Amino acid sequence: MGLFDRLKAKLSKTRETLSDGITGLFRGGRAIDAALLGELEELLYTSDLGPVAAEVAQELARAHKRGEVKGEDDVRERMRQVLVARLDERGGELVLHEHPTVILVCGVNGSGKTTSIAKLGHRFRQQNKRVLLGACDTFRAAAAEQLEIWAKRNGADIVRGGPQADPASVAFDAVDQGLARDADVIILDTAGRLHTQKNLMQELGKLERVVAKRLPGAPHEVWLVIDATNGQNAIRQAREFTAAVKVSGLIVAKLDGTARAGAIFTIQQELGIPVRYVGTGEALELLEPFDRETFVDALVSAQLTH
Ligand SMILES: Nc1nc2c(ncn2[C@@H]2O[C@H](COP(=O)(O)OP(=O)(O)OP(=O)(O)O)[C@@H](O)[C@H]2O)c(=O)[nH]1
Ligand SMILES: [Mg+2]
Repeated sequence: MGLFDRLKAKLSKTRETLSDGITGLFRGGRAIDAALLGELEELLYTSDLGPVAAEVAQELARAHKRGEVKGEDDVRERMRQVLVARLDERGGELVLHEHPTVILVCGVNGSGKTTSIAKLGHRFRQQNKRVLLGACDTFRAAAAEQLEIWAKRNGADIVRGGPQADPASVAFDAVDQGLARDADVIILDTAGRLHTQKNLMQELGKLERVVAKRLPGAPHEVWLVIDATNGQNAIRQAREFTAAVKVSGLIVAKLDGTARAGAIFTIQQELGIPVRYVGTGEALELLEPFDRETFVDALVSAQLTH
């Protein structure tokens, strides 16, 4: 199964609304009119495209008026173009330009940070990179254990602090050890925090500064992990994180479990931060570099008959 088919299968919940919904609209050879376009806009809303839904519907109405969009295939193609243009072309697989590259990972409780870090580590190990993980979530002992089990299995290094250690000191040690051991990439896991917890948000800023003290220019990347099942709610959370740290990329986890994958469009539009990877399941290999064409195709292309 290629990347496209795999993503299509994982996005089945959103596809059922969107792609299958479009098929339904045109059933019985129905012609395009205002009513059909209205129903199409509703499908887009249901998939959590937010304000982008109306923009797509308006563009389709205009194109229909000009005679450029005549039937189902045209609708899908025009939607595809409009939606692709809404997504950031940056993003996708990280190329490790710095040695070591330090990635700080943050997000609200349970968004998928630790799992995504294990998956990232797995991915970099498969590229034969030296990986060091920093377990800066000292709040939950299980988080460090979760990382350690994975690290042992895959030949990554890990730096842990004692119970209730200062997360910033663990981050400092992790970067220090990474430099000493010639790591290619250092990934720092942090405790989940709510965007409303001001002191915890400040702690994140401190982590960023301490890392820069040990290695000027680091962290090179700050990634926010978003739970796709939160849909539009993720946007407000994301805004608070971008106020506290210099978020440079997004990981959208749990894309497999939601009918609202369309939220990615609003998130991109509102935040202007590229999506690096998407998580499509709990297993270690279920992390895909984000590609906007593949993503949009997976959402709106017609069901292929195999
Ligand atoms: N289906 C699915 N589940 C996922 C994905 N990513 C993470 N999970 C699950 O989401 C739950 C939370 O994942 P964690 O990685 O522990 O989340 P976290 O952000 O580290 O959580 P805290 O450290 O407690 O804030 C776990 O049950 C994971 O297996 C994904 O892409 N798809
Ligand atoms: Mg965690």
